[in-house]
Amino acid sequence: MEREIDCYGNGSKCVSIDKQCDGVTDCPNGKDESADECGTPEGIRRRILFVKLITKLFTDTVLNTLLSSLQHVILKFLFASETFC
Ligand SMILES: [Ca+2]
Repeated sequence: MEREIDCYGNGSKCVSIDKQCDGVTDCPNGKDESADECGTPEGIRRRILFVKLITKLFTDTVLNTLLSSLQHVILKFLFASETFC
């Protein structure tokens, strides 16, 4: 079961704990991004983990693109007489 936090106020909306302190307001009252929630050591840890995740995803995408390009170049070098798209 997915862990959630209660937004309080504005009904009983809950949001995934992964959305707490991720820089995007998900609770109608902004509780998931409030200083009370995100200024704590746990909130700061969540922000750091979020930034690391985004950085890793970006890095992985760039690396995959680079490796794909290199693979194409290497194949052309090894099989110069062949035609590749
Ligand atoms: Ca959020």
